[in-house]
Amino acid sequence: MTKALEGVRILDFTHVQSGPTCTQLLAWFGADVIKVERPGSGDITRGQLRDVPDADSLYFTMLNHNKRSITLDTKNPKGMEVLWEMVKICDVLVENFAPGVLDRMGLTWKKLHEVNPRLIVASVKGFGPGPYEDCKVYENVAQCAGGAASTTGFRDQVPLVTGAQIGDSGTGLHLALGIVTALYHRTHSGLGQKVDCAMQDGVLNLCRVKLRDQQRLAHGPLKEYSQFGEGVPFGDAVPRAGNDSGGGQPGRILKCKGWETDPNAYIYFITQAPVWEAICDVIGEPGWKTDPNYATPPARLPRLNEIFGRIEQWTMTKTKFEAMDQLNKYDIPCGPILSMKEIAEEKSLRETGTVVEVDHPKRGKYLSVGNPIKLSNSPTEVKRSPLLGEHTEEILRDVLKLDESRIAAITESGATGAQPRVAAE
Ligand code: CAO
Repeated sequence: MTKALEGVRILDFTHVQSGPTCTQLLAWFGADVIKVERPGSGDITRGQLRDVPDADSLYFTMLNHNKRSITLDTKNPKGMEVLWEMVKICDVLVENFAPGVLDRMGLTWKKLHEVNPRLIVASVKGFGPGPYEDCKVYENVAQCAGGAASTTGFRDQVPLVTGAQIGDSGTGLHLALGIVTALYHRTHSGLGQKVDCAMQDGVLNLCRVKLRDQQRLAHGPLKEYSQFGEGVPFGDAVPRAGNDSGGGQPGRILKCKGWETDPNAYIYFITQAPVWEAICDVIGEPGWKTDPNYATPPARLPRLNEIFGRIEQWTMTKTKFEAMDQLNKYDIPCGPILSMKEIAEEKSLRETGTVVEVDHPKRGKYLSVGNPIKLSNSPTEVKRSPLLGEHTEEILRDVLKLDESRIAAITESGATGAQPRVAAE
């Protein structure tokens, strides 16, 4: 069975998290992803947050599956020569360097397009054109500048960043969609194009509902936010709403049995309107089905603290899994707060390949997140990340089809970081 992106060759000039997330997805769909790295050190994450001495970190291995690695010093003229050879035969160049780095390497869009008009050039930057376009950006900066932090956390506490990497991995996902769209466009235009994703824009796209709420504020208080029922006035910007759900169906995180000692003994409970009567029966408040103070969604909005307080009295008598079992019988939308330990041990996630065990020659077996996008005719097989420069020779010889004397000259120059071979006597 051929893979969806088989035949697509990617010059992967990415590092850290945002760009590698994108190219890993493309590799999982079958593209030949060739990661270009600096000799000696490679992607900085290889050595960051190391848990096993001398082995590539989990930070690196979990973002670079199914790729090949070539080491090239782009500050060495021979290294740049090889890079231009790659530009000629690749379909896509993906990069997430700081603003200006690609131009300083001489890899301007104009020149790249001249050399290979079919090449798609895809970039992640922190910001789009504007006051911050020259800034370097990491995950949490994007979360703050994209509106996520100001709307996350509790009203009377500091803004919060979230554990989900919406700036890095989120923007990598956006970029991957841009790339496959440009590849599709190329099938009729015959030409490559630039694909730009700014992390601020990616985060804002994921915070779309909060910009919705910002505009709703002009027409009155946000009644599904608990502060409405608490009588706390709204300011001129969307406030942090704790664990209130933003949609029309109010929800809350509630304690379950064992919460005193287990930090994850909680459930997310949604008081979905169509199942309100079932909720009243389950928690032992059948009178609320007809009481005008509780019977309709608008009547409930000013009383959310009281209602969730009562529901919590019920959830606290059950473990999160017992509560799930009971609530699911009545189609009441709810979800356990799962710890990473519970997720790592969850059998069904292993069976679908969403959590996979991968073997690595230097670190042994480790768990990773597999491809969350399942294609029926292009299943993903997760292969370990490459060692630094593991495929340098293979790419020079088999992909770029350079002859032995040229490979020797490149090696001799130090451009690949490899030791020149001693000539046989
Ligand atoms: N050989 C030789 N030099 C190389 C090389 C290679 N193979 N690959 C990269 N370099 C050089 C570049 O030429 C650049 O040198 P100059 O500054 O002299 O031109 C240098 O490495 C540094 O690149 P950088 O600026 O991208 O790296 P940094 O560590 O200083 O910044 C980061 C990192 C992430 C802040 C920055 O790349 C960035 O803002 N990227 C865009 C946004 C982004 O993707 N952020 C997400 C990061 S994940 O949290």
